Amino acid sequence: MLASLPEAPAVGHSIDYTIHSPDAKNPHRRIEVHATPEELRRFEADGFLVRERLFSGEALEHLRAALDEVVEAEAKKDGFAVGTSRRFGGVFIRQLMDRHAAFHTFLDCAPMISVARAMLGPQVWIRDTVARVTYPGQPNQETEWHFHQRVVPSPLPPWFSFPHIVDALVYLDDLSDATGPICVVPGSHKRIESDLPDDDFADKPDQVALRVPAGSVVFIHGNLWHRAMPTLPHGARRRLVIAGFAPTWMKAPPHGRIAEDGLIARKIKAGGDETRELLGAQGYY
Ligand SMILES: O=C(O)CCC(=O)C(=O)O
Ligand SMILES: [Fe+2]
Repeated sequence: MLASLPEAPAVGHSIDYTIHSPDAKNPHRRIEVHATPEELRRFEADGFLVRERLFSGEALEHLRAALDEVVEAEAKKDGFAVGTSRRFGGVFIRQLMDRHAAFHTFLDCAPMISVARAMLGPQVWIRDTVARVTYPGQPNQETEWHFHQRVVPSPLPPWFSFPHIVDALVYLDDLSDATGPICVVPGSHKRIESDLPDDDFADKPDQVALRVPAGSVVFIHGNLWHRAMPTLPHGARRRLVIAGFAPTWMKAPPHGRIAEDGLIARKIKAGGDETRELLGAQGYY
């Protein structure tokens, strides 16, 4: 839906990929990357890249309204509660693209997809779309330090497939000291031999707190050490949607299964090759 596409910033450069498979659908692919080579180099080294106000106006309102609808529908179900565990406080709702078609806008979002393809390769999928909503006045509306793919062994075998993923954190509200910045440790996605314990909320000497305006996207490597600072009692509701990009051959997380005949299944059925690939239905062998 065109009205929900974000305004595209200037395209940085293009990458011509060839997929070396006689069976590949569309083996020659030109990616017009919405980032400069220098930005990608910094993203690789630091593990994060900030795009302020990628969504604005109607596009932002559309996502906000859709998320509010999804949360409202969940709130009517038995057992719904705002999570108050200090480790991961807030409401988490998985597989948003299966719950509301507004989130299918990510399937057309070149400023996000092109960055993921520039970093991960031409064949990526959005394996999950997750909401996290936190509320002022509720306890523990924060997260511990964590990273997302805790599967790296030591010693590192020569043919280990490092779990590179690009999570696009789409903030629908301003991040301030009152709503809760996101803190990241630059370069920590490469600390493969250091463990992060549970229940770690302590400041780290090299942490960077990001405060961004509503509509901004913070791209992170999924193994970047990060934590959400608390939404404080005098803050405001803070809504986040994460679009999780992975290589097409990487599995989906175990939470939030998609429905057999739901929005995603129908989109796969009706979709062309690119849509099917972005939804994980092809392009992994
Ligand atoms: O709320 C945030 O800023 C980050 C949330 C997060 O890290 C997560 O849900 O994995
Ligand atoms: Fe996270």
